[in-house]
Amino acid sequence: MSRQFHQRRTPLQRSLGAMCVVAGLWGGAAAAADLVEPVTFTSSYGVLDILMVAKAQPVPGLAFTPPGGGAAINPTGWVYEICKRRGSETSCPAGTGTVADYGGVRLALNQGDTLKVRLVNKLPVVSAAKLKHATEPGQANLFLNPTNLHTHGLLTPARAATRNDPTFGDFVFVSVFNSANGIPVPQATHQHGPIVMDSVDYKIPIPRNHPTGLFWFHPHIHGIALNQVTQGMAGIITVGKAGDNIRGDAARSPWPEANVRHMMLKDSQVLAAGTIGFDSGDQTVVDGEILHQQDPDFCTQLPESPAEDRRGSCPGADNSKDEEPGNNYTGGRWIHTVNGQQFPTVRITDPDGEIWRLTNASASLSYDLRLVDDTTQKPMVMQLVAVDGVSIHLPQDAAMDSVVTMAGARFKVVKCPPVPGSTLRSLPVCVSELVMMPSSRAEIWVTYRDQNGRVAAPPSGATATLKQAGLTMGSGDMWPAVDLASVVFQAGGARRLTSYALDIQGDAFNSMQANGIFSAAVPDTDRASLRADCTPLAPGHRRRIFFGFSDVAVADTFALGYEEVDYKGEVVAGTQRPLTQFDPTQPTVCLPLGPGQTPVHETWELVQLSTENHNFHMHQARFRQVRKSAAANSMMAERLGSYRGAGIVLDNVVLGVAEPTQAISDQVFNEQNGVCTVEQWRSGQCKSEAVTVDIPFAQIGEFIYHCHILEHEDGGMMAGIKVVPHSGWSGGWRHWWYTHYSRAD
Ligand SMILES: [Cu+2]
Repeated sequence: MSRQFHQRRTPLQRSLGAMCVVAGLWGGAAAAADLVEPVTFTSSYGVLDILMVAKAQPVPGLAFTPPGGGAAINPTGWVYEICKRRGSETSCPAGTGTVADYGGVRLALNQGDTLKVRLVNKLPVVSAAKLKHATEPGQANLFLNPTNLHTHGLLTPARAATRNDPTFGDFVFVSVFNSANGIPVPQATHQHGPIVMDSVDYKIPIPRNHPTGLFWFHPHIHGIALNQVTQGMAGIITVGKAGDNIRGDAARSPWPEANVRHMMLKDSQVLAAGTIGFDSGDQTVVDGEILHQQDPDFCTQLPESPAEDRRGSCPGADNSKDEEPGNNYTGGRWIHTVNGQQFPTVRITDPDGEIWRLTNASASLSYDLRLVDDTTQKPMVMQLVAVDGVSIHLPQDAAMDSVVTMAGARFKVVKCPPVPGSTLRSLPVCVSELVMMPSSRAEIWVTYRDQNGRVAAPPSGATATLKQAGLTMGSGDMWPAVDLASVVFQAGGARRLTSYALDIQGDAFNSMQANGIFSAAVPDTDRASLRADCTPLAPGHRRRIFFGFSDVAVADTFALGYEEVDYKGEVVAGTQRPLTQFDPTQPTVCLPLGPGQTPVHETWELVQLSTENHNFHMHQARFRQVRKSAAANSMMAERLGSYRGAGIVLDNVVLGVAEPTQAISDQVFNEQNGVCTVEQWRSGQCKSEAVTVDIPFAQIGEFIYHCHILEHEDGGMMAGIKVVPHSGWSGGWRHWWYTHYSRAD
């Protein structure tokens, strides 16, 4: 939500992407159920073939007793019912092979596998009054509740169905409608692509050189993605094994799978019966209804009193008497779960600790996570293993400020305690705080450590609390503080690891090598149906993307702008596209692969015009944050000393906030809803340093880039991109240039 901009805020902590962190005040462990791993569906003989039925059903894990007692409130959410597919059925049989957890499942794949999914839509109709975008161009069918599937972070083609192959790849423009809800009406503009009734089949290949890692799936229908995710529709995908890149200690190499935990963070805002008021047009709700448009003001950011229980949830607030009146959520609760459980207990029983694989599967909420020692009340030190699913790779001589930049300023990086007798080949990265915007993943090694951060045997009764400390997104949303899980260190026996840090030699490096996915020829381009009708970005040029509003005078007109910049930094005439809300029929960017169908590296500048944070995400790609001075289109834009590794490859990155100068009056800036215009940025009236990324494009198809705060994405902060096969010699001099120079660095 972009709140009315009232005052200039002081520049916020740079190290955390200009987000402001608040501290939680309560704590302590309480008896709760042990955290359960998500149910896993594993591929066999190279295939995982599943049926996924999207449907409404009660979610016992979100139930709670209203304040003052009375009958429990039992929410109904939307979940994926999943089972292995046997034939052409469209529903899963009752029994143990079928899972329909709000907490989500894990699809366990390996490199070279194919994920086959039949997605069936059995979702209910949604009253148009509860949808924010039902009256926008092309959105008249939204109330029918169409859905689809996106495999976030997988490097796989964004392929549409053809006459010869009716299955789709990871293609977000297809919509599957539930015919029981009615028949969609053709749209005159902004038509979203193919319409399929009742079920759609996906065939998603995992390339043989795909990085090992942690990915996830969720629906991606523009205008209703937020609703479907916050109602519960998401799960995780793993490729390979978490320990594939943890080496260097013979005692525990490879890292045992039993010491790996998957933790999916999901939240829903559950309402108690009544009229919730202003923001929602005096909407009347029933007990257990989940709020469709997540409201960051559902709870106060911090508890009103120290006695307020925020273990796994926070109480609904009454915002009806505020200066700008909001909804009254009294009696409701905002439930924050781990794998669908409210404040579970995590028991660490192995003296060598565990790898935690965290996914922020929230629609719009950003986390600031800390593991706080219950005795000292200090955040514990953890070792960073992977970012956005892919293991990091840092040489011993990597500079700490480079590490912070490369990680997208998402972590509070602290000095790792010295490792006695170290024979590590990599630089261990220690963190005490993790900022996770929607869709981001982080993997950490958690083991008991003393006050100085040194690995130690836990004293009897040692506990900690995994806390969401609360986070303010510049002038935008204020996410509440909530305790997520209790951690009990019960390790008995002696350590087997001989080292006090893990040696991470990650796929962030391997993916950039000659046979890696960002260098080797892209397979199957000859079979692509896409016409190769676009030209490559000229040598030395960059693309610049603006994040702001299509009309700053109108609140929440979330949009992206575009221009091409030449090697001198000047705008290339004719390339500019004003800030525009998403139109699926008008892709902004088109580029061909390189000669020999090889990946193409481009440099993109991401320019923030808003005073609230955004989170850039590119489908079918990963990218590295590079220095602004980096040579455009260079393979290794940032050098770390003599080292040419990739360091950290992200699939989403935090954009800091724009800062208006005194040249713009408060009144004018309020009228602009706290968002700068491109002209104000160009003239220096608004300060905003671009985030520069090097993006290797290694997948063909039609896909998108967008802000992963789904409120903003549904609101229009998204654009289309097309990557097509290289068309041989027709590129002329450009082809010659690419062949001779583009890899010269
Ligand atoms: Cu955003």
